[in-house]
Parts: sequence; structure tokens; C-alpha cells
Amino acid sequence: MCAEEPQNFREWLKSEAMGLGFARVGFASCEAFTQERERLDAWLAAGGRELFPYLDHPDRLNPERLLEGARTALVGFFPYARPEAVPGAVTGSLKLSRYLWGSDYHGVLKGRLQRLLAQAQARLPGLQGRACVDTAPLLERQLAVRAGLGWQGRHTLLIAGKGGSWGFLGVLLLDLELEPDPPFKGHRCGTCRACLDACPTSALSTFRLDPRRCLTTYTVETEKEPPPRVTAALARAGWAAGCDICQEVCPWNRGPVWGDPELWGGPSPLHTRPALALPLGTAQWQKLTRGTALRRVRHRHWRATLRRIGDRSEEPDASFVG
Ligand code: B12
Ligand code: SF4
Ligand code: SF4
Repeated sequence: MCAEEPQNFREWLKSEAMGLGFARVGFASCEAFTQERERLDAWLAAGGRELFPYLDHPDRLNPERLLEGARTALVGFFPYARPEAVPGAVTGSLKLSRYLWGSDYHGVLKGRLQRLLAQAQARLPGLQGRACVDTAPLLERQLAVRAGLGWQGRHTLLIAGKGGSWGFLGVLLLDLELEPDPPFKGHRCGTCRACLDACPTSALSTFRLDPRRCLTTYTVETEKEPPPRVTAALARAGWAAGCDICQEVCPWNRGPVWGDPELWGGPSPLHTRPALALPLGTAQWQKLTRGTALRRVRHRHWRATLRRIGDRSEEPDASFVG
């Protein structure tokens, strides 16, 4: 299939991906993960399966199963944080995690990876590929480590070295053998434990996260009632959707690479208005969150969280002020 030198094609692919906004790009083989099996099973058994049944997928350890003939995974780190986007900075505003500010990253990243695939297919007719962002049964952070992008910190997120951890991961699987990058070995957390100490629910133990305690689980991913310890932490910490605490304290995020304005999309009333001035109706919620990743949070879920963090959303309907 390869009408040109694989090395040239690889370099071209990488530079195109960087041009699309990925700050770090690497290549990994699609071989099955073997060492992760036991840990993944343990994670699933300790609450993961109950909260995220879709992660208990037979192909989860095997990227080859996601695309017939998959040989190479291009893995990209796409920065999303912006210096001016600081949750809760406006007095009285709600804290929304940085990854929820702006356009829905699933669509943005998938669109860019699909554009990259189309360009690659124009150079190499017959090439097959599949773009995966977040929702495919793929161990994205482990694949990023394999592609040499960085390491999983003690908070379990991928730290792209000096680029920090404020970034989404996107994967383009290809049915073409390209030279892999050397995997990242070990970690650069040293003796730091800042994320473990700062987590308001003690959800983190070294290199492991208990999803039954993470605020993000209950404010974004599931409408299940949080355990009392999480409800108490929600009220104390005041995060209305997602949580950035373990990344805010990480020394590797002191000078991160900043995100793409297209993804960020500018602040919305959700970030800049005091909670009391926000609309409460379902239609208004849908209008405010249209096209953003927050759209995945249903209105009744949002209101339940506001109740937990002590907002006035118990009140009957109020209309948008201003
Ligand atoms: C489910 C999920 C969640 C769950 C569980 C998170 C988790 N850490 O697993 C919840 C809802 C809590 C969550 C929260 C967040 N998420 Co999330 N999430 C996912 C998703 C869909 C799957 C993750 C998964 O497979 N977990 C399963 C477990 C088994 O993975 P693991 O933690 O890596 O487990 C390993 C370790 O425990 C290790 N291990 C176990 N014991 C030991 C012991 C030792 C000594 C060692 C060394 C290792 C070790 O081995 C296990 C297997 O490899 C991925 C997308 C994807 N498809 O990969 C996004 C993803 C991980 N999330 C992402 C983001 C942005 C977040 C949040 C930051 C959002 C927010 N601000 O609120 C938080 C961060 C919380 C945190 N500290 O991790 C990004 C992370 C980007 C990055 N830079 O890493 C991803 C990659 C999505 C994306 N495409 O960008 N998320
Ligand atoms: S996102 Fe928040 S609750 Fe979840 S592990 Fe990090 S600090 Fe803890
Ligand atoms: S806060 Fe410290 S321990 Fe946690 S991920 Fe960052 S460097 Fe590692």
C-alpha cells in the first residue's frame, strides 16, 4: 500500500497532527496490553464496573480489535486549559472544571483526527483508520505512555512532561505499520504527593484512583447518589461539574502548554455569573450548554449537584436574570 517511504509519511503525519492543535504526538504499536489485565480487573471489581459498565469490555486491552488490521496508534495530547479560564474566579460563580469550558472536545478532536485521516488517505489510497476520543474501549493514557508522550502521575492522569496534564488524549488507529516511538519509562513524580494530599475525598492512593470517591464521577458521569463522604466534600469544595484539584496542585502544571481558542470558545454565563444569577429552567440549561461537553450532564443532575453544594436551586423555577 505504501507508495512512499514510511519514514516520510510518519513525519508528515506527525507535523499535520501538530498543525491541527496537538501539542505532543507519538506513535505506538497496537499490540494487546498484557501487564494491565490484573490491575484493570481489580479496578473494575472495586467499583469501576458498577459505575462504568461500558469499561468492562472484552476488547479493552486490545487496540487491534477496534480496527481490522490495526498496526499503529497515533496518540495526541491536545491542551485545553487557558490562563484566563480559572474555575470560580468570578466572585460567587460556580466551579466548573477547565475541561468543560467551551466546545465539546469529543466532536472537536474527532473532527480533526478524521480530517487528518482523510488527508492521509489522499496520500495513501486504501489506508484504513479510526479516530477514538474518550468513548472507545481503549486505555488511552496507557497508549499515550507507550507512544512516549509522558507518564501517568500519581493522580493517574497523563503528564506530558513540561506540557503538564491539562490536555485531552486523541487516538488515530491505522492499518499501517509505522515505527513506534520509545515508550516512556518510569515516572517523574519523584517523592511528591501533592495530589494525594489535596484530593478532598482521598480518592487517590499512589497511581490509583477510586472512582467511588471522585467528585467528577458524581457531578458528570453518573446520577447515582454519592456516598456521604463525597456529598460532604462536594459541599466543602463547591465543584458543580468535574474537579481540577489534583491537577491544580501538580508542579508539572506550573507552566503548561495552553489550549486552542476554538476548543475553549470563550466564557459563558455559567463561568462568569454568580450562581444566583443563573437560569434554572431545563430549556435555559439546554441553551446554555448547547455544543459544550456539559451537555452530557442532564438538567436534573445539575440541579441535584447544586443542591448538594448548597446552592439555592431548591427554589422553584426562576428565570434568567439579565
Ligand atoms: C472512566 C474515566 C474517568 C473516571 C475514572 C478516572 C480514572 N482515573 O480511571 C472518572 C469519572 C473519575 C474520570 C475523571 C476524570 N477524567 Co476521565 N476518563 C475516563 C476514561 C473514559 C476511561 C479511564 C479508564 O479506563 N480507567 C480505568 C482504570 C483501570 O485506569 P487507570 O486509572 O489508568 O488504572 C491503572 C492504574 O490504576 C494502574 N495501577 C493500579 N495499581 C497500581 C499500582 C502501581 C504501583 C502503579 C505504578 C500503577 C497502578 O494500573 C491500572 C491499569 O493500567 C478515559 C478515556 C479513555 N478511554 O481512556 C477518560 C480520561 C482518562 N479522563 C480524562 C479527564 C480529563 C478527566 C478529569 C481530569 C476531568 C475533570 N477535570 O474532572 C478527571 C480526572 C480524575 C483523575 N484524577 O483521574 C482524560 C485524561 C487526559 C490526561 N491528561 O490524562 C481522559 C484520557 C479522556 C480524554 N480522552 O482526554 N475519568
Ligand atoms: S478530580 Fe478531584 S475528587 Fe477526583 S481524584 Fe482529583 S482531586 Fe480527587
Ligand atoms: S501532584 Fe505530584 S505526585 Fe501528583 S501527579 Fe503531580 S507530580 Fe505526581
